[in-house]
Amino acid sequence: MINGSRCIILKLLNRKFWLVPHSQEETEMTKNETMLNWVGEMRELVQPDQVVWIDGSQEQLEALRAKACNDGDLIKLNQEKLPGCYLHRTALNDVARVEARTFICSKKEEDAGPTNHWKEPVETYKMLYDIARGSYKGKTMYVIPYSMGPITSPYAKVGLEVTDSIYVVLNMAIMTRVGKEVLAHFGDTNNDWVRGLHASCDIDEEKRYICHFPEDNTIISVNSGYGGNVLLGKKCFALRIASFQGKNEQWMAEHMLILGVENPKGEVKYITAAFPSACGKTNLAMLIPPEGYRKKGYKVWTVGDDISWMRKGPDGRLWAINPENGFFGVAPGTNQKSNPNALATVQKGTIYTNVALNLDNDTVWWEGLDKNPPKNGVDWKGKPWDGTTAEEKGAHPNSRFTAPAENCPCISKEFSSPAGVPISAIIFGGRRQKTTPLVYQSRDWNHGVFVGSIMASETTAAATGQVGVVRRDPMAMLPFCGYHMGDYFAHWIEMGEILGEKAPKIFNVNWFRQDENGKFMWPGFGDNLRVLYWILERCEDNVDAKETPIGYLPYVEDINTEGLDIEKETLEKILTVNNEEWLGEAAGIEEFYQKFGDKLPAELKNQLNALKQRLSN
Ligand code: OXD
Ligand code: MN
Repeated sequence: MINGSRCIILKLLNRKFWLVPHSQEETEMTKNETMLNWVGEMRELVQPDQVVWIDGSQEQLEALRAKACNDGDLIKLNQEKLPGCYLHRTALNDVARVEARTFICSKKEEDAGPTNHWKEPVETYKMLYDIARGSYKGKTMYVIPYSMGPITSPYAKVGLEVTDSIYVVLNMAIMTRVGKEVLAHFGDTNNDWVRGLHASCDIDEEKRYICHFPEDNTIISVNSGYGGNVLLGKKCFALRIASFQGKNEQWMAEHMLILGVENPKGEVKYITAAFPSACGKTNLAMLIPPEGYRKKGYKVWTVGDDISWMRKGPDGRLWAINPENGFFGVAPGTNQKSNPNALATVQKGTIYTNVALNLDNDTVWWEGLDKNPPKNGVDWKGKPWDGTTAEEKGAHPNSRFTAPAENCPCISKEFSSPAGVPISAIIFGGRRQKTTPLVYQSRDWNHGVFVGSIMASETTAAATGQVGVVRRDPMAMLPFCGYHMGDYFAHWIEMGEILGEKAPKIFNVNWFRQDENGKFMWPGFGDNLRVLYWILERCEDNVDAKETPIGYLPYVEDINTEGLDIEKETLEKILTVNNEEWLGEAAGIEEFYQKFGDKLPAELKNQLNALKQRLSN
């Protein structure tokens, strides 16, 4: 049976309704007709010289690495110092996600909402197919079957990505579980999978489009080779498409890290946390406890650093899996102090993108790694570079590492658990010089949803030229929510009803308070565990808190400062609520909320009014 939208798609593809014959190689991978037919359609569209299915074997991946080196797409690094590591450089015009060219193509514009760019789906399919048509001529079409989440997890979801880029194949093989096993587990009759077409074309920024069709489980990305735009399992599927699926299926796809804190008795409690970019999500996920805690036996375990899929488990609690299998982290600033675990993770089996190359020993370097930039180097643009004299940067500020999660010294033993991990606390956070205290707890779930919806971060001079501009980024999902954000807020409220008493507690943190001289007042990094500890104590009802208009704050003496060089007065300052400042904040929230019109849930409107009331009393 061919349904309405498939009929339109087949017409756009200029296809009659008979099917492209399937090759033996294909049918050995899967007998799933919905997959085989779609791959056939894509093959007819992009017209490759040959089709290769990624089976997940090391032999196949190794052959592809060799081919990529031969073609000049990868540079093999020093295999003694960095075994299995490679360097890739993107086109100069293609170094980051492009939000202005990222679209949600729902049938109704209203369903994309005011925070997304929208395009009409039928016209957009036609435009994208016209761009992609014949673009694989002379090339190979790689078909990547992948699972988001452990293959046997009932929470996992499957996708096929078709690409003409070996770089994409090799990155997907790190970031997701790929190959035959995925298809064998998925079965031959299931149609619940996400279609993803990537066509490099000419990397033409004028014709670059990252389009999502949530109602069709389809993603099409053309004219880019940059990870966030082309590793379709990540932001495109695991956040934009999955957030829409989650709304319809009563689960949540969130831009959150997942970590476990183990106490000296060996009990592990899990936390998820959402932060906008440049707020240290990967660092928090891989935190090393301060010495005093380490000596007592506290440990932190990483489950994920970017994305969390969560749903009500059989015991009624909220359970989370990390749908990814690797880390696609920002390299600059990663060093022995900021994140020793990340540094250890990227020593093998890693693909580096747009970092500097040291020609003396075939290793890599980026700003903030150490004080020894290469003298005889090549910068991210591929130009000779003497890091000891050059003004220009060696690595692009958004240069990345793609590294297997299993390399991480603190990877959780539950990382591949099909059931995931039970979540005790959800944390929101941003970068705020003032106003927002170090930590506070929401009054209840709906108030927590309000706290997430007003999340904001201040821009830095380096990023925008203007310091201290507050940007609202609800739940850190602004660029990643695949549908109307007002409906997304409503879905959060609905999840609270579904979870009831067993819902995790919701908190907000701010590691970035500054004094009058612009000096950070809280040490951050490993010492953030002191705050996580208070959060977990609150979840267990083991510690009291003071009620303020914005929520519950710690008493100063309840934040453990043993071994920490911080004045009591400073701690007091960052644990104080200034009503005047918060009234200003409330005005900013009110203005932001207007965007959502009638779609703003009444619960959030009420939360804002109640906050204003409490602040004025
Ligand atoms: C991001 C990322 O941009 O994780 O959030 O790459
Ligand atoms: Mn992210």
